[in-house]
Amino acid sequence: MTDLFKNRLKKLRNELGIRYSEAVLITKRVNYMYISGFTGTSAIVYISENRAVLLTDFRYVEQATSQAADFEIIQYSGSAFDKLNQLIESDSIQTLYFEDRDVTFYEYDEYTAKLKVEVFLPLGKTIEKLRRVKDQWEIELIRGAVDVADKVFLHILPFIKPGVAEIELAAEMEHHMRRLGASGPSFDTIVASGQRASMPHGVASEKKIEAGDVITMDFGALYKGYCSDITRTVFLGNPDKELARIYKIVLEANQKGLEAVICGIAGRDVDDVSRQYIADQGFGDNFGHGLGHGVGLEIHEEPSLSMRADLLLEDGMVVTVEPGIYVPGLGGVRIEDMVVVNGAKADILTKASKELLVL
Ligand SMILES: [Mn+2]
Repeated sequence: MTDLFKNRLKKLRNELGIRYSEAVLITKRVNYMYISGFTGTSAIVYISENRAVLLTDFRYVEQATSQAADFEIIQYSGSAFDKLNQLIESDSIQTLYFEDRDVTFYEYDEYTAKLKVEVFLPLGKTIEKLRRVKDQWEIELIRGAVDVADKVFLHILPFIKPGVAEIELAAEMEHHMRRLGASGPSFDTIVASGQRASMPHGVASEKKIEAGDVITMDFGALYKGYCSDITRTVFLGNPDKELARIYKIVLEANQKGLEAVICGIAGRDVDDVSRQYIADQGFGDNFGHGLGHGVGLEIHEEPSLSMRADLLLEDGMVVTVEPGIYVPGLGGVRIEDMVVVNGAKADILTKASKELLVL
């Protein structure tokens, strides 16, 4: 384990070319989790050429000492600026990288007023880039998160009955995730039934499920820090003929997309495979979002599979493939799987059935 974090630290230093008099401050939670292993909600990670320090407050010292074994732990109370300035002075730091994509304008003002360095440089997406390709350890955790989601899907099916509200289904799904070891959902559970299924992100409402409804459930678990993301669409009672036809088209688009996920392809070229198929079936205007996105410590991260995504897929990247067709006034269908890029044939993590299911 400790080799894992030593390696990440080394990669970060190399990526930035950290030299004498330069240091990095990491404040975005998922980024300091990735670099240090510490999962608590309050920390600043300081990395210079020779030191790796995690600053936290009284509440987290014990946890940080055990989780971030490769880091010096420094406790602060109130503000961390005094402790940071001590580090900056003892390392003769002149240039400080900071998380420009995470730090607020207010915090940046404080940094420039209180930290004794001459130059602030944006860290940009340096750590996000390192996080794109998952190592074996991460893939196992993501598998665990997907396994929870697969089990939640099987668990919820018998609860889907006329008169049950979407929010009751969502509550049962999220409760079951926790029973299975998840710390919670990885995003607000989507249960969109009947005509509401035409809203791609229809978060569960008080609407009651009715016979004849199409029901789209898009959900995921946060498991040991990692996210899963899966969508399944089912029918209560005999499906509307048009929706049944749409279901087959979306399923085919999902399968074609999964087959297109190969090492070396650009995200937009994967997107194009499913998008073109849907357009050829006459529903081009009804698929208005990207085909997929990276998943890891965050529910949406790089790489993206969309019309503008030129990043090439690499082995070990984890992405979703989630085509959908949405018809206002009728409903919608989306089918989403998670896969690991693995040479010419992606490793499909999601196991839940995609057969058209009539409850
Ligand atoms: Mn998704």
